[in-house]
Amino acid sequence: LGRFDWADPFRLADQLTEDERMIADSARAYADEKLAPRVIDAFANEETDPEIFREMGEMGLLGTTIPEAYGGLGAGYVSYGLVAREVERIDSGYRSMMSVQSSLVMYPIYAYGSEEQRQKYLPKLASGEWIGCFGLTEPDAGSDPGSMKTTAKKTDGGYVLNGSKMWISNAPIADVFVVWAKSDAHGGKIRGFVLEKGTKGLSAPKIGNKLSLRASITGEIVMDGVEVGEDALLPNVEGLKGPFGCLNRARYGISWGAMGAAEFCWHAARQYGLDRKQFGKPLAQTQLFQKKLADMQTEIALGLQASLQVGRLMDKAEAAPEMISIVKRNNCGKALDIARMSRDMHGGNGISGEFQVIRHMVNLETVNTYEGTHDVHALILGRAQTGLQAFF
Ligand code: TGC
Ligand code: FAD
Repeated sequence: LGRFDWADPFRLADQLTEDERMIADSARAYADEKLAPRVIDAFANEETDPEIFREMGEMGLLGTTIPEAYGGLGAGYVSYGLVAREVERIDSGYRSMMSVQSSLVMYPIYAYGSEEQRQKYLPKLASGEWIGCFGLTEPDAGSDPGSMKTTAKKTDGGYVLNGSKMWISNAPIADVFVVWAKSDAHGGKIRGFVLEKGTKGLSAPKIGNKLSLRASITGEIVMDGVEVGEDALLPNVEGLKGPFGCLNRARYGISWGAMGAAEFCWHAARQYGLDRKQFGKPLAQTQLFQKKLADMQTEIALGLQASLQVGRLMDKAEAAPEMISIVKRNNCGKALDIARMSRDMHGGNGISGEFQVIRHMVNLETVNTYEGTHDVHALILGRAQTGLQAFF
């Protein structure tokens, strides 16, 4: 008979390489030592400490998959996913900061940028000296980014950008802005541009009063006649496949991250059920409580296993975007269910800051929405199996 570890039912740990286990262990140690002590105040006060980027950079947690020559770790996508899981076990906002920097800023500069752009930006983004953000969403273009209004008009020496982006993670503290705009010089096709803080006409006001993801700062990007040189254009990609190529990676990371947040909520519910007695016995000794724990364990075990398989295929460059839609959609949806369930299992204490499950619950509302909502991923999967377009 095989051994059974309730916390790792399918022995995920045994399926990792030595290097992957080491990266996960060091991410976990960092998250426990440096992120966990900060998160309660950061969330309560809606404060983001930019120093976290420097610390993550030092730990090698930024640009995990970017080659070492550019300051990255040169590791694979399974390692990247394991880092996301450990960071999001503490808070989805911290994982957001990490995944925007790695997948949505460093990746496009690496994959679509010139050699000069790679050398200029990647080492400083990898070390956390510079903070990056990614502007795709607009006030009137969320699920449908193809309808964006931001434009880039050709000038003699470069481009002038006009438009605004909405709900942009890291924007108010960003040094480097990867933004997507319709370019008249390229037949109105979507092109990527790298803008720098301090450029005239560029501002990034904070969006305040968020009741979710409060430890991660979010803002707008306002571009009011921002003039840039030809060297700001990402030369090697055109069309929506540019931003989507980045989103594939970030969505995959989120599928692991959401499971980390779910694991926190599951373990918290189990411990609470063991500690709390009602009707003369531990809550964990009731059938309903055990059924809920079994459901949590099952969904998390299946979700992690699915993300591992997608990660293995990504490392072989064989993953299809639809596979990523399955794990992003399902893992976020299940994590949100698990967080809500755990909140309920804590009774009145479930709404208290002492147990922190409600923080994960409200964070996961955002995680279920950004990078393609739960329903948008259903439409992607519906289209892939019927051949019928149901977006419009
Ligand atoms: P569609 O006709 O499907 O495709 C247009 C072009 O894009 C290509 N493409 C992809 N390429 C690579 N990977 C993918 N996943 C791709 N999906 C599409 C496609 O091949 C086509 O290329 P081409 O060469 O033929 O032009 O486009 P559509 O306009 O019908 O798209 C519909 C839909 C719903 C699939 C898409 O727009 C969508 O996914 N919407 C969701 C938007 C979204 O995810 N936004 C995310 C914003 S960033 C963010 O939330 C960051 S939060 C991060 C954090 O804080 O952690
Ligand atoms: P909408 O697209 O207006 O959707 C509203 C509802 O309608 C949803 O339930 C959706 O599923 C549904 N819906 C939409 N279309 C259809 C359809 N065809 N059929 C059926 N139902 C549909 N964006 C960035 O570019 N960069 C970032 O860094 C970033 N960070 C974010 C951080 C936070 C905290 C948040 C909240 C968002 C962030 N986003 C970012 C934006 C995010 O990607 C969008 O919010 C998301 O894509 C949804 O767009 P929307 O909010 O405009 O909703």
